[in-house]
Amino acid sequence: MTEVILHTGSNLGNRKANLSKAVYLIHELIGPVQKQSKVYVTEPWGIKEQSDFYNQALSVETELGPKATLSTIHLIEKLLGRIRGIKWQSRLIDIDMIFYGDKIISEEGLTIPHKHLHERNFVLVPLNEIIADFTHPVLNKSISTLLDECDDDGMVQKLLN
Ligand code: PH2
Ligand code: MG
Ligand code: MG
Repeated sequence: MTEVILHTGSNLGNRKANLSKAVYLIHELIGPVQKQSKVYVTEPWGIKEQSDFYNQALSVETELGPKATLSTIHLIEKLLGRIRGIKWQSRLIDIDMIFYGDKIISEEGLTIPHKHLHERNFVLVPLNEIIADFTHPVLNKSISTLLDECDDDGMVQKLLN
């Protein structure tokens, strides 16, 4: 069993429902979801002229290896209607693998830990809610330290239900 950390995002359609469906399918197809952050409303990073994202971080126990996890993520994105197109454009669902245990992987199409996580509040804030003390295996700093040191000032707010 490995703890895999996923980060989900949606900025098209019913964003809350898209994230909930992703949690359900991740639970069924990757493994039991152990921790879920709150859902955050976040300003788009990269291409600015698009709707705000809803983002969430998940901790999942899995028996799948990293590659099988990635292909299952792609399957779930497809099941939820994602059409892959331009980088950073609006999407119904995006599921990113942030950590796979403390493994370091650098292969075509699969870089773990996620390359840019430490530069982005919309990733660090939800992660900090569920794994604040986890040490980034490349940067050797905890998530809470990375968040303190991150100078991204993009808006990240808890969704009020
Ligand atoms: N995902 C991106 C690009 N920009 N911005 C926010 N706020 N949230 C995201 O999940 C996001 C983004 C590429 O996957
Ligand atoms: Mg992404
Ligand atoms: Mg992605």
